[in-house]
Amino acid sequence: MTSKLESLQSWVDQVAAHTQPEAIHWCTGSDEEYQDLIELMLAHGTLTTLNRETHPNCYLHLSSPNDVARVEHLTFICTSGKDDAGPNNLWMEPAEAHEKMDALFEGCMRGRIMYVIPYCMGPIDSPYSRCGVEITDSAYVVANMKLMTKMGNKALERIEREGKFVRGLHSTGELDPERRFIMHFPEELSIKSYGSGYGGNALLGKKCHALRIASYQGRQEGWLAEHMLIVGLENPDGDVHYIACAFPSACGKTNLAMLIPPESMKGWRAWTLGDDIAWLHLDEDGKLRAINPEAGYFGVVPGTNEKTNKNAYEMIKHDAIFTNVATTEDNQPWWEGKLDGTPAKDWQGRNYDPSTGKAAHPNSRFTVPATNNPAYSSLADAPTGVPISAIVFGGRRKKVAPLVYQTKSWEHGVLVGAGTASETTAAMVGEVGKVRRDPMAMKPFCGYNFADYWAHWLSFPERSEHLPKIFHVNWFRQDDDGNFLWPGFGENIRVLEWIIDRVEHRAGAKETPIGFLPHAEDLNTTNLDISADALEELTSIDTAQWRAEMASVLEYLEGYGDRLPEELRRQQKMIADALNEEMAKAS
Ligand code: GTP
Ligand code: SPV
Ligand code: MN
Repeated sequence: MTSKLESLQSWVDQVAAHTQPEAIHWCTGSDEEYQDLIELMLAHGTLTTLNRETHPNCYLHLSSPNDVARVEHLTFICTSGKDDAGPNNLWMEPAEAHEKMDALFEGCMRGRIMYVIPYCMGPIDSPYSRCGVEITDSAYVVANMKLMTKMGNKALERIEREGKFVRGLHSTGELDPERRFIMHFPEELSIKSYGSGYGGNALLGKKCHALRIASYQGRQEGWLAEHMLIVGLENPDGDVHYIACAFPSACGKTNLAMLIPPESMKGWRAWTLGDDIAWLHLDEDGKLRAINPEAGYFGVVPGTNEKTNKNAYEMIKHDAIFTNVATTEDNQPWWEGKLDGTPAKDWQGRNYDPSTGKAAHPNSRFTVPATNNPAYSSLADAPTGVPISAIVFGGRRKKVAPLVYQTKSWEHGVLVGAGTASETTAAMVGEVGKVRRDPMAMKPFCGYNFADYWAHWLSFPERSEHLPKIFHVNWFRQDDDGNFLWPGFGENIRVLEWIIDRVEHRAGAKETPIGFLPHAEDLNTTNLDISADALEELTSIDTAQWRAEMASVLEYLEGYGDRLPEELRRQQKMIADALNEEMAKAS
């Protein structure tokens, strides 16, 4: 096959000449093509079939043990000016980066098939969607892209019509960590990724395109590409609100996006629009609208069960690809947090031995089409997306951050987003459980200088008087024995109810230096199993701790130097002053 779009055809020809594949396959996106790829991988042993009775059309892929998560230390933003990438990114000069990558790619597809994947991020007929083409030598990547994006002929038609697309070149190479780099060239709208077959490193439509490249484009074009879930909540009166929440990797987006309200919250329903990425645009009425650029979920498996996330548990029982989970004697997938079964083989395919670690990798994942989800929203494919009532930032903090608070203004909300901190998780290679600043949950994903990104966020009030209210949540507060204070999961809807009621001006709150917190009685706790002490701790702040927190936020922000918007210093000072006053009053 060839493309009638000259710029696409010549790029494919040039990549083929450089990488020397045995054959070129243009992906059509058909179901037959998916099945053929599955058969090919089964024959090669890169996939195995899971129990057909309990898990029809489910497959298992075990990745190389050194290739199980994103690699932030090998991920670069290659802008011509170093300052445009900012202190939040690793940077390499574009010419140097191309030279380095081109050397790795030279001849790397000999004996392999080169797949050309035209894809569309977002509904195929949405003005907000953006297209790309990923070239890869991995059948696993193609199969995952089929589940995660609108891929194949329809996307190619749009690309040929528009003439514009993001170019992503990927090879698994030798899976050698020493020969692994994920390079982004936002000025050229291109990506080169070598040496990893894993998720965010290899499925280039996801973090590389839909966040790093798209955030850069969004700044130029006046929109936002964010690491956010989108959930629709219907109250017993039938009113629906859409909420977008930014939590860092493995901090609860997939779970909140498909939550099931508890028994005691009769009449409430929740619908999933997206579980990882949102693109936010102002419409002509000044409403912020969100689309989900993805068409599937690449979700964390451990912890998923009938109680925590029944929707996810059900949706991964069929037509799913599992990566790095364990298996039972009868070849069902197994993971930590599953309520039945026992592991026979671990995520490396070895006989399971508890002394060698967990059975499933902590960052083991499922890939499923979004339509598998029982809570899939009929509006998930709406070309103009859904209007957002509230934006919620959050993180995983044992201490300091209360269950929920509302910011006093959009500008204050931007400061809260910029100052958000969270404990690191297994979604990235490195130490787990270390508190770090992860502004807007975008630390690994912003394709340009955070200072410019915050300025972009701060520019929205100039363009709209109808922006969503901004909140912060923390489901992960612990007592001194390490128990979670808040039950989380489906019960999180109680917090979302307060958020919606604040938006609708019908819920109470107390004003504190850091924002509006609910009084314990402002939260709906009907039939909730929680002690009064725990609730009190979740809905109060420690002034001394917060003074230290705000000083640390300022120190972090000052790391962005002259480019830091003055407004953030002003917002930080207002809170620091209010905390000082509170301290003085108390003594
Ligand atoms: P990425 O896909 O990496 O961006 O992550 P995510 O934000 O979608 O995280 P996900 O929902 O997959 O949750 C990650 C882990 O946090 C899982 O093991 C969940 O079981 C756990 N988790 C999610 N929500 C809650 C909650 O409300 N309370 C507690 N204690 N754990 C939660
Ligand atoms: C994340 O790490 O935030 C993910 C998984 O959603 S990955 O696609 O690997 O980035
Ligand atoms: Mn994510």
